[in-house]
Amino acid sequence: MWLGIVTLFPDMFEALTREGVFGRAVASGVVNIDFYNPRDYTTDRHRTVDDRPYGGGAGMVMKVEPLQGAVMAAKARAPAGTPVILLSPQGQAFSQAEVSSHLDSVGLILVCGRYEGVDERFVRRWVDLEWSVGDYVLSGGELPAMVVMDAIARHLPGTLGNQLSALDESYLDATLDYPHYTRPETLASEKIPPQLLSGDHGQVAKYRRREALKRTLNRRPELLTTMTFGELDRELLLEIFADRQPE
Ligand code: 4FL
Repeated sequence: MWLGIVTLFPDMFEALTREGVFGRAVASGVVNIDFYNPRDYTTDRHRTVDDRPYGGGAGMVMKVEPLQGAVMAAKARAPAGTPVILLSPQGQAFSQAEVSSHLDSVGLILVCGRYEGVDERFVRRWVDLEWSVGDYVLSGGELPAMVVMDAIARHLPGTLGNQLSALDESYLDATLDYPHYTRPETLASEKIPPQLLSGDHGQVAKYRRREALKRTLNRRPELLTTMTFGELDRELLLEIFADRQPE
């Protein structure tokens, strides 16, 4: 997958692109990244990328021309049909559904806003999609862009998430993960759940599914409202409700 990143701070991406799963995806050529710095598309002596907001108020607004120059350069390099995505608190919520629907894309252009915002005329003219990674304001779209990059890249062929999802069909369902354990077997008298030591794959799978459903019910019940439950899930949910402790 080709990624064009429009940012004033390309160095912020070094940790992501050098280390871990994403670093390996870059090193192996599964992911190719080009950076486009709006400052390189300024024409004035001071290389100005922002200006004061019309109507007044605190903070600065990113100017159209430098962003437009950077996006045009990215589009000239991008595979045909590559969407331009702005990371912004005003965007639609980024979730695993957006990850899935963009896994087949050959390219993405991610635009990182800085300062208090981006001139709306740039957004209207150049941006296809606007994504938010959560309801908080950051100092820029760089960390959100890295969230999107990591979430997508780990599902590309030859990366870890891709192998996991091939092994485990429940990988993309709406439930939270079950609890994980590794050695030692006893730690300050806290034991490993016996089903995990039984060597019985059926028992292990049932225990994990029960715990995943229980956690989801307790912590994020809204995630279950869009799910259709199979026979095992129904049986486990009935057990969970039967075991419920009164408050
Ligand atoms: C972008 C916050 C996406 C959350 C400041 C500039 C942001 C953001 N999701 N904050 N961009």
